[in-house]
Amino acid sequence: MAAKRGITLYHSPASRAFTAYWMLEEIGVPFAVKHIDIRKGEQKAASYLKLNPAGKVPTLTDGEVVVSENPAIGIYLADRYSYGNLAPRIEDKTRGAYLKWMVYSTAVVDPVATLHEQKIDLPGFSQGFGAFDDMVGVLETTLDDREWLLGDRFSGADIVLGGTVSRLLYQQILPKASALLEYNARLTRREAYHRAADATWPQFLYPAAG
Ligand SMILES: N[C@@H](CCC(=O)N[C@@H](CS)C(=O)NCC(=O)O)C(=O)O
Repeated sequence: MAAKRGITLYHSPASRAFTAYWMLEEIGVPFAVKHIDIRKGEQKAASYLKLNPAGKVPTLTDGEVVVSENPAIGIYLADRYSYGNLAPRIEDKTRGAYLKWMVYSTAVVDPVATLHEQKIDLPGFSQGFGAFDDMVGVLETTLDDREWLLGDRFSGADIVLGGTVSRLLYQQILPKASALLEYNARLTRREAYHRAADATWPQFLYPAAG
């Protein structure tokens, strides 16, 4: 049987699937959206768990390729459809930092911010994701002297980590530090950001993080 072709994003409103949606909009490839209503538990349906056993959105399929976890989706899409543009090439000296920020978004920023919101601030030493204040310091110091994570060049890392920063500012979990607010203002000037935000957060003025 011939392999199915085309990209499908499994997406839910008001969810972290925003990031994958934004990546697709920046790249400009055609894609279909399948709505998974996480508030109705559709992410736990047996058919969906076959694609993503974690039972979370987003998941992306591209023909026979199945990818979940926003950084993995971002790396996959940028390498496959925007290599040398949103994804630095393998020989590019910024490729290491690019991969680091992709991973940092959900290995550090998302979990430590989620705990902080719950008023759980663990000492950084023994936690893989470190302390909340240290994470904020890393972001502030990094973004203080540059336009984008890789310097003057916008990359997929600004979508994956930037999307997380933007959401956490909106949720008032990250502090309104000027480096973060100015970075967010640059992100929210991008048209693709707004197309993804309109599809994900229709009821909110999502960029109003200031
Ligand atoms: N680590 C995942 C997180 C995805 C995630 O947390 N998705 C949430 C929505 S924001 C979800 O699907 N929650 C439903 C559930 O856990 O049942 C990623 O980065 O893609």
